[in-house]
Amino acid sequence: MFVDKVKIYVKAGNGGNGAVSFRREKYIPHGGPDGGDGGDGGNIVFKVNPGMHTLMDFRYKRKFAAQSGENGRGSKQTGKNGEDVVIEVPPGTIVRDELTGLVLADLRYPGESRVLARGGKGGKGNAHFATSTRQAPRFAGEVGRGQERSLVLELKSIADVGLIGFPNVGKSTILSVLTSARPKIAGYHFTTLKPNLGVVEVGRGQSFIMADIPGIIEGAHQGTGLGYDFLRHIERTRILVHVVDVSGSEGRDPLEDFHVINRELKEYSEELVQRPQIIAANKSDIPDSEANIQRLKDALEPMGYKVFSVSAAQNKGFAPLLNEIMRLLGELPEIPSFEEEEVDVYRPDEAESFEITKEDGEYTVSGPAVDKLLGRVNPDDYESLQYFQRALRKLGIIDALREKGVQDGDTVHMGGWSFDFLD
Ligand SMILES: Nc1nc2c(ncn2[C@@H]2O[C@H](COP(=O)(O)OP(=O)(O)OP(=O)(O)O)[C@@H](O)[C@H]2O)c(=O)[nH]1
Ligand SMILES: [Mg+2]
Repeated sequence: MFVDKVKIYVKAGNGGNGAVSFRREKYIPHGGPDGGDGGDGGNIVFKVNPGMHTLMDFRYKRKFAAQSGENGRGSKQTGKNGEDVVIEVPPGTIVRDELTGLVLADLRYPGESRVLARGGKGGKGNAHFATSTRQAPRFAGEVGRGQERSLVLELKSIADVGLIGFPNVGKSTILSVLTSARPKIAGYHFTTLKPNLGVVEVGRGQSFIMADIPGIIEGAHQGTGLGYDFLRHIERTRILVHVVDVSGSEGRDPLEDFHVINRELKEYSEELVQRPQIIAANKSDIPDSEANIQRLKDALEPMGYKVFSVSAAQNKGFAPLLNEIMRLLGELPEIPSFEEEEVDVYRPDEAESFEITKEDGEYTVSGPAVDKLLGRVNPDDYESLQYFQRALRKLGIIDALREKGVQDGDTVHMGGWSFDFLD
């Protein structure tokens, strides 16, 4: 099965905890704080591997998590950073944030890479918190959480020219005579089930990439045939070569076919139907196709289309078609790329959410912000509690409690602790 759209989940590593530690030396009873910093969490990095052509591998592995940073240790030893996880994708992969639908990355070129979930910063060890009035800090700094998010990966192959048309008109045969690609060719509908790419060498070092996609039929936009999902592969081409069968061998009218396909294209995208189209009138080797070729020319040339009579079976008539393609490619702008909409991917607020509930006059605060905070506070230590209170204020928890109507003396529960509220 050809996989060209998948949803995956990524989680960057959390920062390691800063250490709470004091120097121990002979004859010195109270050494100064020497807790080292935690290491940073590993990032989730995407990288283009030109050897990949589908998103198939992601059918089996959809979750990726990077290592956390190591905890800091005594003697001011910093923990090691977590290792990055590198996710390889084929060229032409677009990564969207599932939540917002925004394009985070358009990965096109071999070796191109992007960090799409950033690891959390390691916590500072207690060595950082000593001041002249606080010589023995019994707490460590805040630990950053690794970013986590659901991503949608979409493969939109990048080709200069896309071959479109009804099934069985000879699209794959054309790709096979013009390039070294060897797509399956057969005399029935929907032989091609996945897009194929090939390089057309035009001589003097000039070349372009051509893509062949499964046949489109009437009603494709409602899912008839193979549907029109495959059109995303030619969305980023610069020219469409519209292949029609002029032999009338299937009892269809090539001119009618031409209009049907364009109606389907339009259903998919107003923009795609505007793309320059060149008509390849194929199977011209079959007797009595002359009349159909003339009809196509009479109807379409006044509309601005160029019609080329070709035979893929006999490899005839392609030189003028290729010349026209080269001429157009020289004039047309580069393949449109997706604008990446989010440059800074780190959203600390995601990790700092909390919720307040009230029951029987008592308040409960819960959520990642609370878990994170309580994880590094020592309830038996006065300074640590002061730090805790400042953090509650900074996170907006005090204000939120007030908004909910909390009064001095009310009971507040937080991650297994209970205390009386006193502002
Ligand atoms: N006589 C003749 N037959 C052709 C020509 N081009 C293709 N064919 C035949 O037409 C049939 C369909 O060719 P394909 O290249 O598989 O057609 P396709 O458009 O890729 O079809 P799908 O993948 O099903 O959409 C095959 O039997 C080919 O041999 C041609 O120029 N002349
Ligand atoms: Mg085909």
